[in-house]
Amino acid sequence: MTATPVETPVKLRAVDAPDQPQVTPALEELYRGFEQELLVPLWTEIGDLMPAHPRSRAVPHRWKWENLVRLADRAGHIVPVGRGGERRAIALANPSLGGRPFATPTLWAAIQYLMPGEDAPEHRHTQHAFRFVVEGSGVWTVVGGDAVPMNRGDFLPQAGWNWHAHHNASDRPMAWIDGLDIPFQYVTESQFFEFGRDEISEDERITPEYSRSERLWGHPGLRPLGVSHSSPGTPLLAYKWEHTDRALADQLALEQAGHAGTVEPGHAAVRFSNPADGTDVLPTVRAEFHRIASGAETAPLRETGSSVYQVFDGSGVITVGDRSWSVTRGDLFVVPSWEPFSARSQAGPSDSDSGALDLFRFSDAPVFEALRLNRTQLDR
Ligand code: GTQ
Ligand code: FE2
Repeated sequence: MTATPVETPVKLRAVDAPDQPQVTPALEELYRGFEQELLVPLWTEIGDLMPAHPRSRAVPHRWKWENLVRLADRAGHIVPVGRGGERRAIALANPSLGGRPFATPTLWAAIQYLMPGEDAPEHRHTQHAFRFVVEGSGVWTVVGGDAVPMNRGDFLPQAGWNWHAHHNASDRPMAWIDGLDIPFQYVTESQFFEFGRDEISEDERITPEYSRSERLWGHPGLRPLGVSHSSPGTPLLAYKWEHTDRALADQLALEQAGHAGTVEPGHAAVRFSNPADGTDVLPTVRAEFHRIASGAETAPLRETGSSVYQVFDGSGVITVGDRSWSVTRGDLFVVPSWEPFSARSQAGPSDSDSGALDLFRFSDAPVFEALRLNRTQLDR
């Protein structure tokens, strides 16, 4: 389905308000003239167009993972994957964005599901993408002919215009989340898309523990000298959980021992970065991982731009603006622009180990920083 442009007439209402011109027959006539010529004056729109601070069209919302997985599994039995539809991906639709598959005004977030042995066909597009795995294993994503395994906790960025296909080599279904800048490229009208081969080759079905990209770029602080990297986005196609987990554990352990390292007490965080130059992994998408120690709470923070979070482990209470939810493993929620966000770790009965709340986060921050539209404010 493609959206067909609909012509919308201009409708102007003369209103009796202190900041509006006096309602008279002459004003009414002026407004009919504006409508006829498709003109809209600033004085009726300024409050909406130029507010004192961002007022997002999106609202805070939470989706429960168990409901997403249940419906994705049902789709797995009813909806085939193939050329045309391309992916069994089911997107989060922010309740105030008109039923469009947009988690926020700039970000797409979806659960994707592949049944045992299934292939999602090769294609490429200008949209920048990543996968994040909250549970399961067995799917290989093949990016530019490089087969990359996907396991719990792994983060797999894939910059725009790379060929990619997915293959479930296991005998069990697998779910994961995709994040893309689809809404951003939709509003900026910058998208291109091409179909690739219908079948990936047999040698791309081999399933090594490490992709070629990880063998080149996945060694801490070591830049390979034999390869150049000039395409947008990170050359490293997988950020394995063992590294992320250790980085966060070390920050909290150092804090315990009285050293610097955490962003605030009990709150460890890392950004996934490009090993070639230290920048964000994707030109339009930032990805981070946060660990909030048992009993800790983050200070309420406002930021321009929007984020999507997925709970990786633990449980807690999330507050976004005037909304508050209990969350547990796999749950997703969105933080619209300038809504204060805070997270509190609160061990639930089914949580095992440390009682920490582990949050994967992605956002549109690189866009805001590139355009110098980034602003933050502590809310207390
Ligand atoms: O896996 O290639 O959720 O192209 C949306 C668009 C996933 C993908 C999505 C895509 C993909
Ligand atoms: Fe894709």
